[in-house]
Amino acid sequence: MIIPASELILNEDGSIYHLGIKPEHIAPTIITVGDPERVHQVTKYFDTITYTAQKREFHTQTGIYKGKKITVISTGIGTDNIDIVLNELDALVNIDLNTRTIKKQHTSLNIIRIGTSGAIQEDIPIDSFLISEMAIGFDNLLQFYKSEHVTNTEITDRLKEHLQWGSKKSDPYAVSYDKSLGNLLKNDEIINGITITNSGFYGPQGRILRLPTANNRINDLLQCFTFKNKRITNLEMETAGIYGLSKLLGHKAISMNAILANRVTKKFSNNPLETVNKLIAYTLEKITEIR
Ligand code: R1P
Repeated sequence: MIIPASELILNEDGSIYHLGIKPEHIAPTIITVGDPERVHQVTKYFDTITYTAQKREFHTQTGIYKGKKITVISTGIGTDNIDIVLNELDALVNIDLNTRTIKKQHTSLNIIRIGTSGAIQEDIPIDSFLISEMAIGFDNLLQFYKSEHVTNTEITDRLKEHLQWGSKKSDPYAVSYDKSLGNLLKNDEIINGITITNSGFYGPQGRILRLPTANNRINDLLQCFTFKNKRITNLEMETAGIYGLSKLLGHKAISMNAILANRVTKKFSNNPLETVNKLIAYTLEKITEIR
């Protein structure tokens, strides 16, 4: 089947619509970051940078770190952007852009998010690192795809009951990380957790500036929820979308979180840049081992 020009949009130079890059510009191992400025923060460790592009919030650099070819791309904030980034990265490797047909041979990417996040458990220290073993999306993205086969409804059914979810919001969805990437990136000091991905930074994450929230106990309720002896650990805005679309598209994904805030103690990191730097250095070192 030929994918029409309105569905798979290419720029005049043949690059993919939003990212503005071509298949030859990306590596099979891809680091995603939210902030376009954080791309340099990662690639400053590289031995060489072979490619750079910037379109909208999507800043891409590909280069070599200790012999491994890696692409770093900024997604901007939120799973609406993740929908674009994941679908376009996948199209670059799994669709022949010339014939507009799906390639017979599937290519699986390694997708590693290096992001920031806030903890909702008092004992999770600021400046610690956390791997999202599972992410629960409150953001709606996966509900637009046929996705029942990749989601864990046991946990979300329990959570909906616990939160008295109501009918106004779309169903949350839960997706796990890729175990092989988990085994590679875990260590004894890194916390393993369940991450909530939300559709906003303020009200949806229980932050009150001037507007009252629909449920001002949401973080307390999330904090005391347990499922098979596991608890919800942190909040951010991309991981569930990355996990969901990666599973659906046949890619491996993991989300590495630098915990910058603790929402219980109300504290924020004194040196967020340094904490993120350390997480970047750790992650880069580990992913050189990806085969
Ligand atoms: C909010 O400040 C942003 O920071 C977190 C959230 O997921 C959201 O994107 O991640 P990044 O630091 O990777 O952007």
